[in-house]
Amino acid sequence: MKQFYTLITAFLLAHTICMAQPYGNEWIAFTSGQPLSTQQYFRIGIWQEGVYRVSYADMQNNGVPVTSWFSPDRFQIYANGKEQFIHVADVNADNIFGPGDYVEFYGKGTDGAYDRALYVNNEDQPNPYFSIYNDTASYFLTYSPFSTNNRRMPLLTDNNFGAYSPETYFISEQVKVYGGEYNIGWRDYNDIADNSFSEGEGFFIQ
Ligand SMILES: [Ca+2]
Repeated sequence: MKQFYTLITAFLLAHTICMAQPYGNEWIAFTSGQPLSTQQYFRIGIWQEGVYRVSYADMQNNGVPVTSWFSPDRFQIYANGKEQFIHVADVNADNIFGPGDYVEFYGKGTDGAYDRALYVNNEDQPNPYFSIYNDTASYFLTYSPFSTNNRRMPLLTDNNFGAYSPETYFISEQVKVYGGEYNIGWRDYNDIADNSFSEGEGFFIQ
């Protein structure tokens, strides 16, 4: 009987641990009790850092149902599981997302953050700035049926720069990322590579 209780305890513990594991898709608004979301997410591939504008026409031309996505407050963009701060321009201020209106956001491509966990020793990752698999990050545009209180960039209209005292210096960091060649990491005496991600494996050569 003791063994039985031990088994039950072990099972419950394993179940609890499994339940506690995040899947990484918690940011998706799933319909309660359903495997799919009824909310639509449109993927925007970003590989270069910059500020991006997606217009009403862009959305319309790419199958986004903008005629039913009429409330500017409900637009959202997610990246890496987090809602991004965006600017939704309602150009004619009619509180309807229509022709001429647009969404702007800051985006950048991938880096090596997700690859780090692949290495036997995480600190062996040679290039944290360059992904092994993909240079294109996914930004997801969506329209929330639940929330009008979404993340927005604060708009600043202050241009009275003469009122500010200049700083005496600033610190700037510049990173030159090399990703021209792939180094396969450790090899044995037959020149065969270790099949796990080992020290020095990755893109980092010019
Ligand atoms: Ca409008």
